[in-house]
Amino acid sequence: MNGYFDGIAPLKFDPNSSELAFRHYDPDEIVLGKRMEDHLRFAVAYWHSFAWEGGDPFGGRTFDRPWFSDSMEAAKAKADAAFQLFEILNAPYFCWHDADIRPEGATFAESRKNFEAIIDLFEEKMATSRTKLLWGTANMFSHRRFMSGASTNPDPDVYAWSAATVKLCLDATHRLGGENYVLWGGREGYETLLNTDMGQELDHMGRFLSMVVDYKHKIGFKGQILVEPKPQEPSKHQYDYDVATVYGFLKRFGLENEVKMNIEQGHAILAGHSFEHELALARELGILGSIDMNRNDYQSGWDTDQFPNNVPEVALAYYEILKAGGFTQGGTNFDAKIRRQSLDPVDLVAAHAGGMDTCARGLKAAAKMLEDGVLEDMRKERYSGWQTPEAQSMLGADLVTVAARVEAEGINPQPRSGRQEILENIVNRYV
Ligand code: XUL
Ligand code: CO
Repeated sequence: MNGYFDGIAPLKFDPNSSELAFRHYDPDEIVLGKRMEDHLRFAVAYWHSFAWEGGDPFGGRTFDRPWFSDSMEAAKAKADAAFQLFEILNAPYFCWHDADIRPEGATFAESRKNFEAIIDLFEEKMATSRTKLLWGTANMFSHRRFMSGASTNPDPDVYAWSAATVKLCLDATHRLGGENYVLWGGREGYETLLNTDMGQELDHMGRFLSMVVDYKHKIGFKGQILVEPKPQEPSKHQYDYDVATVYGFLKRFGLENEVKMNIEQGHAILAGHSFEHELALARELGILGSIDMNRNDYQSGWDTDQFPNNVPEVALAYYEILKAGGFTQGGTNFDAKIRRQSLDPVDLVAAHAGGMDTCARGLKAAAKMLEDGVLEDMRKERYSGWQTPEAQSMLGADLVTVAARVEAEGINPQPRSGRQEILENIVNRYV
């Protein structure tokens, strides 16, 4: 059988190679006592790498993949190509939506049969491949039935359809030994408040997520349930806006110990945050689960999903992840696509190789910053006043007691430098 990537040899770690190779990503290199591969836990995203056709708002398909048709035969050819790429990249993980891997049928039952046949094929391929499933998810945003949302759709039939879809995808994720299950609420939001009952939609979304968590326990799925925040696009406003918003939502429905976050670089930027902000907040709230690694174009203002190549940004992201103790079941999923002019198989391979190298450089820089401890020492020093017994006792005292200290002890605060430029200069030594 001819493979789509024939002629491209499996990539090796070779810092001096003039060929396609990893120059920084050495899976076996030990970083902070752990293999680099086990830190980064890279995953290839099925949708961008195999289902995306190269369209943009002004034009359609530019890619010419042999599996671009709506048949089971094409879906199998796509799976063959996917597993060939996983092997070339030595990828430890991959991720999928139901709609990426199977053709849509005329009925739910037909789609389910198509899906299950591909899951059978995955199971067969995974028996001899080293590539495991990082997460599965349901695409409940592309088909027109989901145009007004999935669990938040005003039509109860769509709520039922969405439940059937998530059940199917969670069952398959469990069967393939997936380590997480992701819910990204692409159209869980609104286009106009004029036709939207926000209170009812939020209640339905909370109920839906609670059902998913209950079902996870019922089938004994040990993976993490992850919500992926994004502020807008495709919906004008999405309910899963950012980490802070989702945390409030989880608290309201009593799910904060059941659900964690899958945080995406580009979504953080769209929400007006930095990636490291979202990661640090999730860590502090105890809900950091996994990441979607990509980068956004800073000019175009939409979700461009490019492969990462900015080492300083990636280093600050992994710094926050390492501070959280690193990934347990989560990983680094390349929710990233090549540009529409990048037509060839080699472009797909090079994009992943470059992304993996960028992450490796970021991880190594982050580990060194943490190991040297200069940043953490300076941070600690900034808060050192809180170590005195007088300061600590204020945290258990009432307002009158704390207020009385000021005049009784002649307190008169003296401002101190925040040392931002010095800290930024220190980061620059590592990246
Ligand atoms: C969309 C996005 C999705 C989720 C999975 O912006 O990031 O691909 O990662 O549905
Ligand atoms: Co994503």
